[in-house]
Amino acid sequence: MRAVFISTVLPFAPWAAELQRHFPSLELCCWPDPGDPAAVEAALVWCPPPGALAAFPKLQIIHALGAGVDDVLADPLYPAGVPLVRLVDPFMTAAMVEYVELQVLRLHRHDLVYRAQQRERVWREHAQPNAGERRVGILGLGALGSEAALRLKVMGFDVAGWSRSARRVKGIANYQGGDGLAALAGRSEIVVCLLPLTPDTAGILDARLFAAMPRGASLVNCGRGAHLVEADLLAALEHGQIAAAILDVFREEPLPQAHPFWSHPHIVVTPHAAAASNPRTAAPIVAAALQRFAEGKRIANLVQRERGY
Ligand code: NDP
Ligand code: OXD
Repeated sequence: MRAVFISTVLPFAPWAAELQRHFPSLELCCWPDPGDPAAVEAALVWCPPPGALAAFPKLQIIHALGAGVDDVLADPLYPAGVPLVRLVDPFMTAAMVEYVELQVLRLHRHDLVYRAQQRERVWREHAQPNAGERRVGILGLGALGSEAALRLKVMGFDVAGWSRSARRVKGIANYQGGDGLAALAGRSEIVVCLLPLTPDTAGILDARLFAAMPRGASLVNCGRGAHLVEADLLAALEHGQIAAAILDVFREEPLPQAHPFWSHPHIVVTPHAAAASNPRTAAPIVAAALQRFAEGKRIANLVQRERGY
């Protein structure tokens, strides 16, 4: 099998080394110099430039090198009928769970407030509710959201989640649909977004959602930047409806130097670093999927294009 690596972000060399180790007969080439495009059967992609995939007339399978596939599906020249597989890597899940755990604890234990107080040399203690008295809502109960919800539950938080279909995650109340979203927001002092970006979820973190949350609630967004309506967040912070936001993903990445989020006293910015794709752990998963595909076997984690994730 010959595969092309297409990414404007990830370096080819470490992925090539790991993929070759796990699939020695895989012939790898790298966009934008792939040799004969008609010889390429598989594409391994992360942030591919729009139109890049259309150059390969014999493409049979596309494997994303990340969990989110919004950038791939946004390509107007996406090759019709070619299956797309997304990355589900237990190590990536573990990294995301750590990130969510860290940020929820920071919010729960007033860490942002104490850091600001230290800068001003202010000695003032704030209320310490138990974890069980802190209600956390997770938007998206998929590979990442369900594990994050379970970990928070083990830590004692009162956790609920929102998904498209009914999900059974032990001990986690589950909501669906528009009414479910309002109900989840109404009970959640901390909302964590772990949704995929689709036409249905774009702009979901907006004034309506913030107004439904309890006054002084907080937001963690580690889904995609386009989930957030930035002006609505700034207004909600201004009015105190939202107390703090921890943001890992942005409409424009890297976040432009002049963006107001950088210096906002109630916003924490991390550089899309919640859970990175790691070739050491992801390459064996990608290699196994390509091998199964080559052998005509069923492969997991196929994206359903009609639902957008
Ligand atoms: P999954 O596809 O496994 O899970 C998606 C979840 O979102 C599912 O529970 C799904 O519902 C739910 N969902 C989708 N659409 C809707 C909707 N319209 N209404 C309600 N629920 C909806 O994805 P992952 O958990 O693997 O990843 C989630 C996202 O996290 C990625 O798409 C990516 O954007 C982001 N991500 C960010 C990273 C970072 O470093 N910041 C790293 C990795 C991922 P159902 O269960 O019913 O299908
Ligand atoms: C992903 C990401 O979707 O890193 O994998 O954002």
